[in-house]
Amino acid sequence: MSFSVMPNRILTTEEITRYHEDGVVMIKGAIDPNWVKLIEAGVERARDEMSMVGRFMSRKTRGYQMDIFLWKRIDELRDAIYYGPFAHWAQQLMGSNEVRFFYDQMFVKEPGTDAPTPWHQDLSFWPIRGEQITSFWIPLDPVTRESSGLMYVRGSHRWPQRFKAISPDYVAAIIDEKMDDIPDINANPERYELLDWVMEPGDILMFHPLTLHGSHGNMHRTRRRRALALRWTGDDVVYAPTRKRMPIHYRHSSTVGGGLQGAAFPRILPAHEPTERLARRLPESPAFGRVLASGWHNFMSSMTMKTRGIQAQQLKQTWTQPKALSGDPAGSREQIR
Ligand SMILES: O=C(O)CCC(=O)C(=O)O
Repeated sequence: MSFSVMPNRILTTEEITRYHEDGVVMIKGAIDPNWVKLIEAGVERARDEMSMVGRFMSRKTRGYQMDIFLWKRIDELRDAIYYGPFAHWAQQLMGSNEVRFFYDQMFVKEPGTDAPTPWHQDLSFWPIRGEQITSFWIPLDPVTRESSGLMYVRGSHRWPQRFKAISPDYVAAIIDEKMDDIPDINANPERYELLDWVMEPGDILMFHPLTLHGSHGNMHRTRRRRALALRWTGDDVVYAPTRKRMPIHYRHSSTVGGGLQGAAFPRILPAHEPTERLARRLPESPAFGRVLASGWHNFMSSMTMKTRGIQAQQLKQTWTQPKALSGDPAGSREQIR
């Protein structure tokens, strides 16, 4: 039996077509305010109780906080994932019978935090393969391009390239030198069709894991920019870890080339797997040995990059403050967009 509540409304055929054609769709006012409040409470708690991995990934810029697998220790987020409406939308978009939860991730940029999210494709650093994968991005504050609303390159999920994974702090361990270099999109914006939206809490972005996306820092002087991403997988997804993919620090029973399985990737639809749900009754910490091993691997990867003469600097992208805000009092753009 499924305990995941039915959404207020299912996605229309047009919205599903837009998702498949553009690689992203924004659904206005989709999330009931109660779920938004629960997620907000969860993200606030996650900010106060950052994991070791999160602290490491957020260490370089003041005002920036990113963390993953929050639901393993934050009950509000576990409940939103297990019992919220999200898995039903993922099922529709992926055209999948089974829906598993892959992981969650928070992105917080306090007012004035100059921390762009570089353009990237998610799938190029995930330890999974398949077509039936989707991500949701849920803002908890109003966002515009200037306050770090996400931007997408329309249709880029259909491009043949697989780009080097550039994370906000240029984590060396996931940069696969065999992959293509990401073009400097902001330096040549006329070559790309960029999509972005003015969003409010309650709105949601749904996007394909190969669609190029990124965001500016938060140029707003007073408004925070907090967001939660939820990642979902379907029937055709297999576990495909390599040395250059994001490590999984939690227990699971997936085997290479087989489907995702076990408590790290719980089945939500068509029905919960009772043993997976029971495994997450109490808060869980990542396996210390695995975290240590990935810290070491990251250190070795950055040393290797250095000895080969590759500087993270070379992979840097042009991210300048959006022109529209220069000289504007912060906040005034929202009225005129
Ligand atoms: O919120 C951001 O700036 C980044 C979000 C993102 O890259 C993602 O959800 O995949």
